[in-house]
Amino acid sequence: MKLCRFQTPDSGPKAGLTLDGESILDLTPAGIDGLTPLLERAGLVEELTRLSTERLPRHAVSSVKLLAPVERQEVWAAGVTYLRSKKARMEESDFSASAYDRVYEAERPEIFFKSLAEKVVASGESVGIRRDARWNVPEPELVLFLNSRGLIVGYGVGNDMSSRDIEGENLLYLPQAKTYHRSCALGPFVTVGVSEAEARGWTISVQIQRNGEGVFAGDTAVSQIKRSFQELAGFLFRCQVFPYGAALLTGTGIVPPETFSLEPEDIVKISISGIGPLSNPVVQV
Ligand code: DO4
Ligand code: MG
Repeated sequence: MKLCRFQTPDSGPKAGLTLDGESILDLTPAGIDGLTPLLERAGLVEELTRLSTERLPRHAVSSVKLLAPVERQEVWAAGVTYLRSKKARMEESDFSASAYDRVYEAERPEIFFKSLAEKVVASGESVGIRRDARWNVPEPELVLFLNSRGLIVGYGVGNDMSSRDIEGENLLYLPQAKTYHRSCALGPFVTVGVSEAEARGWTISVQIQRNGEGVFAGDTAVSQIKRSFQELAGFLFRCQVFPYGAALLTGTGIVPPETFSLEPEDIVKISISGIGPLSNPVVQV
């Protein structure tokens, strides 16, 4: 069961439910005016199961614009949660290599602010590469959707776009390497009613196309994430309040070779087996 935000040519943003990924039920006539209040409900899956049998307006996915599945949620990201990410970052870093080693082993995970909801790009919209960076990569990541009480209520697909040369030059530049115009893509679907154990059975894959040809492909298993989702969510909500909930990217386990950098007009196609695809062209910003 998957939730989404969508818009028709003559409507504003609406919350939708899809069972088959082909058609979307408009939840507005059932009094649901956004994803945020929905994700707060106790018995969400039972409620959605009941709604799926109601006579609600139905739209073909191909006839609507799918929006990023965030409204006022802050978007945060965890890092160095996969061994692959730790190794690659140690190699690219001039003098901060031990920081990655230490955070991988430490009790406290790396968590950083990634984006305001209104800056997140949806599937189909362009992700950005910085014009002052020469080494830009996508980071395909599983996203946890958390309600205001810190409960994990859904899973999505995210791209934590990163400028590796800026991060590698000095770790204090991390916010500039991670948070800039069009640096975060999410969506379009949020899978609900799935346990952590089930989500850990999923695969994350990415394909990058340039002029119609594949220039990089990779995949990883969600089971390779070192920390539990509860652990990551617990640290995000520690000494913090999120009145509208939050989205948390869980780190990347796919790192292209050092010779690879994104170029304008590349297409980044990410897919997570239990959720679906997220596809974005690349633009220089
Ligand atoms: O430590 C820097 C960022 C790490 C990150 O974004 C990741 O591992 O996915
Ligand atoms: Mg990342």
